Amino acid sequence: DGKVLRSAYAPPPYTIEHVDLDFILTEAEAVVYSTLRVKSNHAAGGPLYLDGEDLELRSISLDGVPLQEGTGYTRGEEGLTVLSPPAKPLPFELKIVVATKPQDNTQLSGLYKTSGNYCTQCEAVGFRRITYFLDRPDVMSTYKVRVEADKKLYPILLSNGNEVGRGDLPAGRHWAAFEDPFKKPCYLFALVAAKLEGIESEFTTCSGRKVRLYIWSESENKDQLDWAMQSLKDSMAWDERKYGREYDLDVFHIVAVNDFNMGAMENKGLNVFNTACVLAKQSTATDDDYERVQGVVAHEYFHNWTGNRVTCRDWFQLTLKEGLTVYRDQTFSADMTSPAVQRIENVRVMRSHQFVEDSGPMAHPIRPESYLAIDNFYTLTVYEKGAEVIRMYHTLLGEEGFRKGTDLYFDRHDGCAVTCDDFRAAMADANGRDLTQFERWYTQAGTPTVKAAGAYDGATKTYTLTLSQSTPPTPGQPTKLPLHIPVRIKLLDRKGGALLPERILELTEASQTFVFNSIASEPVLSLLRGFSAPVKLDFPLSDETLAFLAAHDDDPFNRWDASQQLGKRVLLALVAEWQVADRQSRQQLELPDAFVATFKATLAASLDASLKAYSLALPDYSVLAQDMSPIDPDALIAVLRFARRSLGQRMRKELLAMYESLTSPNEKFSVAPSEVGRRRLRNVCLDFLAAGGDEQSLQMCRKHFHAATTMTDRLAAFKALAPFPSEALDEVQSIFYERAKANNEALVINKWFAVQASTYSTDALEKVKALTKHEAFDGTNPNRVRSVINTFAALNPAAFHDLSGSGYEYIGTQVLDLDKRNPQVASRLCNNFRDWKKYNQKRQALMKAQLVRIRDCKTVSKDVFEIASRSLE
Ligand code: B3K
Ligand code: ZN
Repeated sequence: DGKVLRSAYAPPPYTIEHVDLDFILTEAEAVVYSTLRVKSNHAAGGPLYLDGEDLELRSISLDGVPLQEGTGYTRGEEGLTVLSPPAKPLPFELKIVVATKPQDNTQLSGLYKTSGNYCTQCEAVGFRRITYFLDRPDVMSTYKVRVEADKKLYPILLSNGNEVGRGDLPAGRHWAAFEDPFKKPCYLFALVAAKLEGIESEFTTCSGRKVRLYIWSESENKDQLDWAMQSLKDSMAWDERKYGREYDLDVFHIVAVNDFNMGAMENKGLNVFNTACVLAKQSTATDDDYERVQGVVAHEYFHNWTGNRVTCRDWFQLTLKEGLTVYRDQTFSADMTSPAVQRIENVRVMRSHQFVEDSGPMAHPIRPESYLAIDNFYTLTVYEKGAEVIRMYHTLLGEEGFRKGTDLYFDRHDGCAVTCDDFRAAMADANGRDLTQFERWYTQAGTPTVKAAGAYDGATKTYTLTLSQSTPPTPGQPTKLPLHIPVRIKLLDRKGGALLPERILELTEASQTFVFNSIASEPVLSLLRGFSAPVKLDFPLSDETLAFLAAHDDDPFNRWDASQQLGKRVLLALVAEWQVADRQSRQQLELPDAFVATFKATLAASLDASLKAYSLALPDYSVLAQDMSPIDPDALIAVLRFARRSLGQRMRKELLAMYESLTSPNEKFSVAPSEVGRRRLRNVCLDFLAAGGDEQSLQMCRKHFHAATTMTDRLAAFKALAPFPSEALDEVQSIFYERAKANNEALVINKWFAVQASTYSTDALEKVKALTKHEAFDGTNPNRVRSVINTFAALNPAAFHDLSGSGYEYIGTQVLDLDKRNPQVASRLCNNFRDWKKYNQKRQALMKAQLVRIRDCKTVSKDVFEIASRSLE
């Protein structure tokens, strides 16, 4: 049935030692001449199967002799079999000529056109859409590439590695040739033929080699590349300092393209980026965008060692490179900005999104066991939980031990395609540690719960802590074994001082008791500091203790966490009240005074501005929904809106004062953490004030918008106004668009779409439909589609889940429609139906009907089929 199993792995029968590619690009087609030096991995030989998809085969020959269909080779839907390659130990040469139509490649996998330019995306299985090949990561080859194209239309020609030749040809054409000396799997192949402009710089590596750095984009975006360049240099220096990893080619290119399925791609020496992850300037990018650009540039750069030099044996090992590289980019960003703020942001993603994935029908271990379409497994689990697993090695082994482990990993496996077990073995061997049980993090899906119970005995001055763990069943995994969980704790006295210094407990059994002696007085437990493991806690604390921790825990993450737990408790209680109340008593809901007082105390506390902003922010919809069964979108949205409004009204004076104190006109733009924090906190204040809904606040937003010198502030004003139909909103919304249109700023227009698509109103769906008819809408551009359609489905829950089923019907139709053009984008959209069982009967039936409709569509892609069918299981 097309299912690929991890257990079915077998080494490839043949290896391709060297690849020679010649691309002849014309407006009609791309012709690819490929010469493969192939070697049998066992003496016997046997048929050689090559993957190939949507290719027009022009010719194939073996050691100079043309092969005939039927006798020399056979063809199937997904590839070609060379029937009897020579059974000898020496390599043989396969020459294959194919043609493709990049201009019709709407899947954006393989060689395709974007804004008139050629580019490629080969991970995971796109190279087979360029030529016939053993398209699997454990086949590693050296590459020589020649590209030929019209010189005027495509002045810039690029491929992996170093340029080794270039010249002009008749009829206005030109060519360039490249050599990549490092063996690589074909998923890291890249080619660009384009009209682009760039910026150039240089980096001197720790051993004194000079590397030329280039970042390319369409000419109108050239003024938005400096931040990415700075981020690249910072990443290169950081990887040398932190991991001893030096860059290995003479040149490194980043190319920004408009049409891209994901964020970016780490092709060897030639990273291709979604413009959304590389462009940044003050007037178009928010502080969050700056942070994302920095993180993604670093992420792709770090892949040069964790992914490219050492790659994955098979796609089940994806977290080997992704979990590790996300961990590396997270710690890089922490070093560049603020570790505490970074940690909060990372954990927010885990809790709001990964925990949800891990508790639904698509739950899978970070190393999955099977797939139909591997592109469906570029998930939060593989990436973010994968990074948490890497972080736990660090927590268990310490900074030095972790470094010893990565050193050994690179020593042992440079140039190889390896497994997660190889990584774990390197960590264990370098430290003389037994990490056998740790493997369960790779085999078990689901979020474990750690339950804690502490007791203090004043007579003996001992504190006894019992920790127990359990992991709920997930599809295909009814029972779970205990995991090896590092639990970072500290015992605090009533002033926040230490009764027991921070330490790491290793929870390995279902239940374990730890006893601490000489504890002078009854302590407050600071548990799971820094979120030392990707688990949920079952540790009920009184409101007073939470308020104490929110004010006094010296772990900034835990302080924030306490504020969120308090908020969650209050909001969920209100949700319960709202659900049983009639229309009139709903008007009389009230926020508990204690909660308002805590909010006020946080606002007044002396605390880093970003941390304060995150502590003031209410827990989000997704976090609250996880504690509700069935999820009631109407109640959640109503209560969140009510709570924000009440805080805006009751804290008006304090919020205004804080807002004013953070206003510093004529400041020079900077993304230093202090400035980012200032804007973040000021905009949180603005948002609460606007939520109050009075005319004065709306005018304040309008003023904020007009005075803004950054996209951060402009967008914040627009978002704050968005729920309130008003003249101020009309004005801001139209200026926002006109300005972006005049400046041709596609990414800003995406923001404009997204704010509207995520805003609830009774006619939200009609508005979204109208947006797809807007002059700037483009159903072939993934960023634009996501900004309208995915945003509606994922970030406008009250409208998407409307009881009429109209939101579901609409998204179901969009999934099927998109699927015809781009299965990868469609399958992400289909995920919005995944958690249908968490809703009430009526919604379940409606969502299920859409899933059935999608699954049973005769022309559905395997990407979308996999999501729909697994969701229904
Ligand atoms: N490795 C790429 C992902 C490509 C996914 C294709 N479906 C991005 C990254 O993680 O760096
Ligand atoms: Zn990656």
